[in-house]
Amino acid sequence: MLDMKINDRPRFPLTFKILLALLAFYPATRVLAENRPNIVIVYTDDHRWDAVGASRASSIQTPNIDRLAERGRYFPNSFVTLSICAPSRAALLTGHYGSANGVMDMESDLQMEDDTLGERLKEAGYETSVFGKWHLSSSPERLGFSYASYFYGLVPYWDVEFNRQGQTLTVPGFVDDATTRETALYLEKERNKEKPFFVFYNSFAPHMDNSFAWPARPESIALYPKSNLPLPRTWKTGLNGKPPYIRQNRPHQRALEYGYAEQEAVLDHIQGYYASVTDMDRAVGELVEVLERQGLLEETYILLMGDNGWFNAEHGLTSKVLAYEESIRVPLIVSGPGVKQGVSEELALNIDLMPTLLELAGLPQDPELPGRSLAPLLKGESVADWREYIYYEAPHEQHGTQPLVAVRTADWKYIGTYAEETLDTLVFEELYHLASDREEQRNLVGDPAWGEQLEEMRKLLQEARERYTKESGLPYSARKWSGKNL
Ligand SMILES: [Ca+2]
Repeated sequence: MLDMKINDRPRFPLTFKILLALLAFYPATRVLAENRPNIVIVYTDDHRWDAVGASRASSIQTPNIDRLAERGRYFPNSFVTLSICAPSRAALLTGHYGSANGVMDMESDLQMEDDTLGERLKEAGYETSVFGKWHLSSSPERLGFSYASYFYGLVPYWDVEFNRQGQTLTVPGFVDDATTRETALYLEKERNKEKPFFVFYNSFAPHMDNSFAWPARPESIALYPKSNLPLPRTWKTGLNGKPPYIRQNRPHQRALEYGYAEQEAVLDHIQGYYASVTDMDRAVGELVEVLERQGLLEETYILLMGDNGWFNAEHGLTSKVLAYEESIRVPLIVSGPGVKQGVSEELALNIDLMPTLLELAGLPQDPELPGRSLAPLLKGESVADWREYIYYEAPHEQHGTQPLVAVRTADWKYIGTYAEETLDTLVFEELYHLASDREEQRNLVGDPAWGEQLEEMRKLLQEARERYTKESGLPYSARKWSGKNL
């Protein structure tokens, strides 16, 4: 007995110490995780910058998205690093350019599966989930999402088949309403309410449906009588000064197949596109209502951004990928705790969302990330050394484009088109003074008055290429577009 007592004595303090350490550790991590703000990213599909009411740049009606802008911060000068579905999603979820993460076209596999936004937030105690459109070869689970209800790629607008946690089911109704209902089911019933959540909500509209049309609700179409819709000013003349191949290739030829030689076909498409945006806006409004009903709205960051833009016959073009404004510029609106209502004119990128969310979630910044945290801008602060230009890369031939890269400052844009995907042989240059030529109608290359500016922009492009692509170790390789998808 005595021996045992003696032997037991030193054990108590040790056990007690371990217990204390455990008590100190467990509640701390729990509190930290519980204190992290909830996060919802709404990634809208083929949603160009001027297709939100908040832009005041078109007659489009998006009352719900506008309300997010009214209670949050609107970034009118926001861009994607590559304007097409899969690469845009890969850039968002890794925080890296395609030349670093491996996805520069619709077929390539992501090289950074273990280092995604989903993985990082999951490690920090978040419950991670994805809803709606998915367009990467990696499964949601591989990218750190522990709950998923999604469909892959191109689908119809109505009665879409979802994969909910491995089970296939048809969710009736309009596709984005279905995505909202799936998200609501998760938020209200399925999630672990002890944990903060990261919801990655992906709309499908206003992407064209799988029959290359916009079958929006009749009441939404009725909001946009064709007699009230303006034709793009660059509809007939916009290919002047552009690389000659564009006229012969899909960006223009597909537009002709859609009937864009006649104004009726152009107006049909603009009407369908606008109506689809309005239908998507309604689904986003319902998502916000779900958060409100749950009492979660005030403690949740909502980041709404377009995955890429879309040409509605500007420059006689359709689709995306090319570096003109309608394609690369997208809406970005952020609301949530501490976000100061207003507008930030700074140049923002989709790769900024990763560092922004790390900061908002109270996680350490990653110096390897090429993007910038928008967090100070969200508080209404100005940042003295904010980026002065954005770099855009589309080195793989896609949807009939040739390899191209671009730099855009607040006032200027320079685009280089290349003979091959290694970007060695420059074959065409474009320089636009956006401040006086927002529609990119006058290519100033060859105008001696702008020779110095051209030289400056060439240097900027060189700097950007060295900074953003050479470090990655992934050369611009020769991968070809297989013709799949839109
Ligand atoms: Ca897209």
